[in-house]
Amino acid sequence: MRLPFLAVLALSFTVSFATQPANAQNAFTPDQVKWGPAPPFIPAGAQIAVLEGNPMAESGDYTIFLKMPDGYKVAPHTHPLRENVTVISGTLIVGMGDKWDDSKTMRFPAGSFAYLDPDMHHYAGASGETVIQIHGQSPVKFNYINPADDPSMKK
Ligand SMILES: [Cu+2]
Repeated sequence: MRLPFLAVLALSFTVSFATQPANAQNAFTPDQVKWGPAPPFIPAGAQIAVLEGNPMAESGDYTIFLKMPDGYKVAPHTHPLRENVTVISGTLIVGMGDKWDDSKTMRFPAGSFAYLDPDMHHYAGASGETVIQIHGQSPVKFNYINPADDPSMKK
């Protein structure tokens, strides 16, 4: 009785793994995370790793890591879709509003989580090298409150 059940189980595992796209890695140990330069719409100096999906696609889920150097700052902005943020290491600094104000920031150490909805005007930075995970629905967009803050508009 036992053997046929296990055989069926093994077969169904084989089938479900076979349906994964060959190039889509679904699990990562820290040394397998591939870092690359951050996109032009956030300040230079950060690195991103795409773990799942494509944050630039027109739809679908995505998960990324964002690694920021100490003192990194992203000016006040909003996103068209909810942004879910988990702090992996370091300390994320976040404030709400249209102007950066150190006295209104909160510090989020590793293990913290927050989500930011489209109506939430916010700014963020790093104290010490900081890695955050962001997941949500594509496409990712940064709408800067002050358009002059958009790094992709500079030069
Ligand atoms: Cu944001």
